[in-house]
Amino acid sequence: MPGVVIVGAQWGDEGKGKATDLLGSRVDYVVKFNGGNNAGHTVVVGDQKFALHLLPSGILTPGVTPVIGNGVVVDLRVLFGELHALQERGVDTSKLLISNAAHLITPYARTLDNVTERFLGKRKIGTTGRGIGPAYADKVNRLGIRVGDLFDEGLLRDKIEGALDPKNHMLVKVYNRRAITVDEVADELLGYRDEIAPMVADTGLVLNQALAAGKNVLFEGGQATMLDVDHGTYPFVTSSNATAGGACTGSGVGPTAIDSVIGIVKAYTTRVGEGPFPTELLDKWGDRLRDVGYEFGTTTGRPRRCGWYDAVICRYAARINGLTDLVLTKLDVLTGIEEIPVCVAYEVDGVRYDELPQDQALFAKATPIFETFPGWTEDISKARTFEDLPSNARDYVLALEKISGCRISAIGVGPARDEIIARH
Ligand code: 2SA
Ligand code: GDP
Ligand code: MG
Repeated sequence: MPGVVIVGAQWGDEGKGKATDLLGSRVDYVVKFNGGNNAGHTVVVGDQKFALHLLPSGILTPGVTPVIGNGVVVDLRVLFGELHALQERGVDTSKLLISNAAHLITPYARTLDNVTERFLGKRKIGTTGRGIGPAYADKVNRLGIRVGDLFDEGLLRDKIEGALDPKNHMLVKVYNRRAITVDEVADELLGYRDEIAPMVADTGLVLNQALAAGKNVLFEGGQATMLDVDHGTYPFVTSSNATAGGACTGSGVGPTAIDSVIGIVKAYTTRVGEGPFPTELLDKWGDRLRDVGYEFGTTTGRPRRCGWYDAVICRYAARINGLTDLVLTKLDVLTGIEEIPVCVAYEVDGVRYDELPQDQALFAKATPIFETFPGWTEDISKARTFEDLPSNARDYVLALEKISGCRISAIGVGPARDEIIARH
């Protein structure tokens, strides 16, 4: 504290939502700085399960101010759908702040995401189909519509028209779809203007003032290091910076405000969508990890691809994000496996790689070099101190810590809020 960043150290779904929720009681602000409703965070509070997409996980903690930063892309339909559903369940959402500079996901972004994926065929990315890529493409192409634009109808319509022209050309001429009208887009967006108005703020200013006043701010990353548009397995990535640097650009806070960067990592690896995955298991072990870990997309319900722990990726994540700590989640899912393989390096064309090969073609050919660790059979879900774990589980954690290049400060032993071991 005061500035803490949480990022995914693998390909997502490491349990960032739970980690954010846990730290929630110690922070004043939780900021979502990248991505949009492609994210899916499952948080279990008592006997209630919450699936959050666009809203920061901190929204579940009373007293916390949740913030949607400028780096996020906002689908207004989803935003209000999620807010109303939480309100019906008794969650206080009144503190939410949304950056006036966050970009909107328009109906044409959603349409383009889906038709482009179909058009790409075997080259598809396996996106969540939520319009994320097209919304960020418009932002970078200076054709984006921002939250602040909602409050000047003339400007909004003019911007929609400018952004729609090239889209309609593509939709009609290339994809054989109907053209989208300015009116239907403006009607959808303007329908939310009055409801969003009280939430809109210069969130960069709010956060800098809060930090100057000694408040604690948690920056919650969506997706993960290996899905980062610059540092991930490009082109099989999302369209935002999911790494720690994105916390600054996506919120308007300087790097000097950040004190610690926590990487969330599963005790094995999963990936959803297309792209290379060296430790992927296409046999009964993959099925076992998926069944026991319940590895299905929180947003799309897609089965996640599963594999053993990959220390090369974690070392890379530690370096790219400047990780100060790791939180190891889902250790309980490995209970009952006699021998647990861990990937310590890769082999590509007979050459050993201890660091991630930067060339896409090389990484696609990487095969894991495994070291194997003895497993445990005892139920570990009731363990609350490191010493409560069976010695083989402790040795597994210590081995991961050593080969991943970062200390492991907490260990998840179950989905519930209290199913965690704090070490440091
Ligand atoms: P997009 O939709 O443009 O961001 O897709 C690009 C790639 O990024 C991946 N991606 C994700 N990977 C893991 N989890 C995500 N969130 C959901 C979850 C996913 C779901 O929590 O389970 O429900 O399917 C997420 N969001 C994006 C995506 O699979 C593409 O590989
Ligand atoms: P996120 O996208 O990183 O927030 O992760 P998701 O919520 O998409 O997926 C993580 C899943 O693992 C959720 O269903 C969590 O409830 C669950 N989870 C988190 N930590 C643990 C843990 O230590 N053990 C088990 N068994 N489940 C966990
Ligand atoms: Mg997720």
